[in-house]
Amino acid sequence: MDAPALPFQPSLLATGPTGPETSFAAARRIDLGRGAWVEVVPGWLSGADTLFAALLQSVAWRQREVAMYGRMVDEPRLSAWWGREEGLTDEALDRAPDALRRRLPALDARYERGFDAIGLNLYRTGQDSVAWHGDRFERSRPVTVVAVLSLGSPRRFLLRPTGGGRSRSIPMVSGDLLVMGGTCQHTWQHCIPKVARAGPRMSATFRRRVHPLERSGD
Ligand SMILES: O=C(O)CCC(=O)C(=O)O
Repeated sequence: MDAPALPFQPSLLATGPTGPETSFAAARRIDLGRGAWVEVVPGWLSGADTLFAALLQSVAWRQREVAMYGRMVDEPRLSAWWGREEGLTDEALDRAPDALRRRLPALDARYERGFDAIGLNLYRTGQDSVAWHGDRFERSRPVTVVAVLSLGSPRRFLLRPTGGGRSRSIPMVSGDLLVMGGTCQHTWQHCIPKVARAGPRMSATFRRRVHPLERSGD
């Protein structure tokens, strides 16, 4: 798919060269209860808008489909994946954009994880979204860590207890990192809701694949 032509106003704070600067200095961990936590790291990555513009042009964006009410419909966002073994159309992790792959050691060190899969979502307008869900990709493990880097225009990231309850809203701006950990993919759900107006936004997600040996113990 050709690079989407999207209007985007970079912020002065988030332009400039991308990394290697990442900083956990502003990290704030929130205990969600029932073994779940979320860590928010404002300004984790410098030069995030520069990275947004580069990825918008260079990534081979895919329009995936999802089954809904018995028919296939387009997902309300574009996406790309590197390193997930079960998706036949996914590419190997070493083909992921270097600017994202270079973040893995910092994430591994802080969250003691061994992240080996990177995903990208592109929300072109406020009408693009992701519905309430827990990550299936990780749910075969009792505790998981999923890291989400926000790039481009601001959006709200919502979390709510699985089965219902009051939601929490976390505003995300370009360069912010949000990490869901512990039982979060089981006991909480998350979404990016549709909004009347929003500029284009990307999220880069960092996960650990479920390896065949782990599967046998599911
Ligand atoms: O875009 C986001 O911040 C969330 C992405 C997400 O929920 C997912 O990729 O499963």
